[in-house]
Amino acid sequence: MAGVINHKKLQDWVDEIKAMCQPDDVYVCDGSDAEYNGLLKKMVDSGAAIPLNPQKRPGCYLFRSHSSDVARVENRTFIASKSQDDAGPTNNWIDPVQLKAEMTKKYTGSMKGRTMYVIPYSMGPIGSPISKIGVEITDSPYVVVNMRIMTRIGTDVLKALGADGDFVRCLHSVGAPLAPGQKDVSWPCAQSVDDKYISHFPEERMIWSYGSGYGGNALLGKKCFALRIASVQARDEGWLAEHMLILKITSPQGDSKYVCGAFPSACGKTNLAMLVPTVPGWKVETIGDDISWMKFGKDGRLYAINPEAGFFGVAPGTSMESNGSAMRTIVKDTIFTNVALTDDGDVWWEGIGTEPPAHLIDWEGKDWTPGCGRNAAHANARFTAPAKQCPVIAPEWEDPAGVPISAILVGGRRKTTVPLVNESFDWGHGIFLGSIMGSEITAAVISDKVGQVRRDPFAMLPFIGYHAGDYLKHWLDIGAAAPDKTKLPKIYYVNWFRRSPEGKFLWPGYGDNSRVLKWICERLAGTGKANKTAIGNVPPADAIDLSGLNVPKADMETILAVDTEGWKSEVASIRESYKSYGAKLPAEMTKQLDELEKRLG
Ligand code: O2Y
Ligand code: MN
Repeated sequence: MAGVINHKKLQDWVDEIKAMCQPDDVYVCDGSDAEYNGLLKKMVDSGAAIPLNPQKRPGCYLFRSHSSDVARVENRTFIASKSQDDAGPTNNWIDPVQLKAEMTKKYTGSMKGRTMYVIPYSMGPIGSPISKIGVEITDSPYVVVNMRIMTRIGTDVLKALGADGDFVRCLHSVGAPLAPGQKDVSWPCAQSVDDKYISHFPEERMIWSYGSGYGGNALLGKKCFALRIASVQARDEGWLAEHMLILKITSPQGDSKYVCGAFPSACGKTNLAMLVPTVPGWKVETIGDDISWMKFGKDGRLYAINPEAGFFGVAPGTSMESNGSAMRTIVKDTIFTNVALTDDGDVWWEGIGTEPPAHLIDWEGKDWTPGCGRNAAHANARFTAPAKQCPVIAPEWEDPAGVPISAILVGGRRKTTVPLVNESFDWGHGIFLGSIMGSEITAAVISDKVGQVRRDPFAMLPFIGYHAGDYLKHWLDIGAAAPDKTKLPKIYYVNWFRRSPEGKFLWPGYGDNSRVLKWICERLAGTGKANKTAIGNVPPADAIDLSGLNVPKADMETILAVDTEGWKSEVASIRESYKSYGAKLPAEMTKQLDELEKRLG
């Protein structure tokens, strides 16, 4: 049974979009199993989806995108605030009136020959005081089935919305209308990148996406709503919408702490969220792997929810060794996109931990044999899997009250200078550390800046829906507004990626990162040892539990040393990067930088 709209504003908006996009039919999603299975059957019948072998991956499907539609398109992502200054220097800004006019031309008739799906969805558990509702209108059934995994959709959301509740309007079209009798392709989308638009209208709490069917461009609850629009709502309403994992760590004595972590891509965020500790007796459970919404609770602590209901994880590199919990999550009822297909109807990707079979069908649908010179899976191939299937999901992951956060990790991939872990002195210093985090630019991106640091404040650079300077100010304002400053989470700058001059990793990472988490828990409890240094509170080598681990003492000393000369160069590089914020860089950040420089001597 399709959903029934009893909300005038929503019905008016659906009618308006229907008139513009001119679909053949309109369908309001109820979120049922029958609806999900029916859509998948239709896509299998049309050739858009391939069912995997039910003996190997029950309830799983493979999709292959168009080769031009494989990732988020940052250069076609727009923040169309009324004033350019509100978008700031890190966003692509277009005047909203001009952008709407341009996109209205694209949307006019764009759904001809297709069904227009209306997806009411909740970011966060339905009814939580931290959750928010969105409605995505899309002409992509692939988006519907993915949104059903990644968010809570359907009739229950319409009920929660009531007759006049607020919702974020999210419009999506693949931009490929069908002429009468025209046969559809398996992955419709606009072929030219200049025909793709991922547009945000922050003042109207509205998203217009056109031309792409892939991931963050099309599943509008994720980056578009939960980060870009929600960051604006959070600024206006006094909370935080962050690009952070949320994990629960429990000591052998049964003491649990909740930790958020902000990391740019390729730092193993999903792996950390599902880490298997190597320190005996410690346990890590997952609350979320990508996004955290945080609000002060009545007790003055910051409470976080994971607004998502699934994982949209990168497949290549995911193995039983790197992330056994993710591998166990995706054994059933999972959608795979752009991975390779084995001859017996299973999936395979580079870094899955098994030898490549003698023959595969690659992500482009071509025959593939080992040594053919191409990757079998696309580097950004994904799995979409329900979070509830994760074997280490914390029982309270859907608690509407959220979980109280004790620590926030920030970090990036740095070969030198930045130690394994560094505790901030206080909130302002922690925000300074969040503002300077980032990764060295690798050869994976074609750039003349290889080796330089791309600073990515709180891993939010592509996701802040407003001016990056105001974003840092908002973090400071949250600290100032804290009902009890002693209850604010402590901020830690971590770096799992230090290398020797020969290029060898000095820290094993993965499950051994639990040793750093253990030290953080000890610091929170007031028992962990630390040296007060110029850059923050850094543990002496013997404060990290290395039992059963063979890291040479000299390596530990290197990765925990404060490299004064390295940090002096860092100060110069930070000062340069701060210029890009212009006048809106909070004075507190320059003060922190000046003080760091002074402490370095
Ligand atoms: O390529 C995409 O569309 C996905 S990007 C993504 C997916 C899951 C979690 N994080 C990200 C990201 O870019 O941070
Ligand atoms: Mn992410």
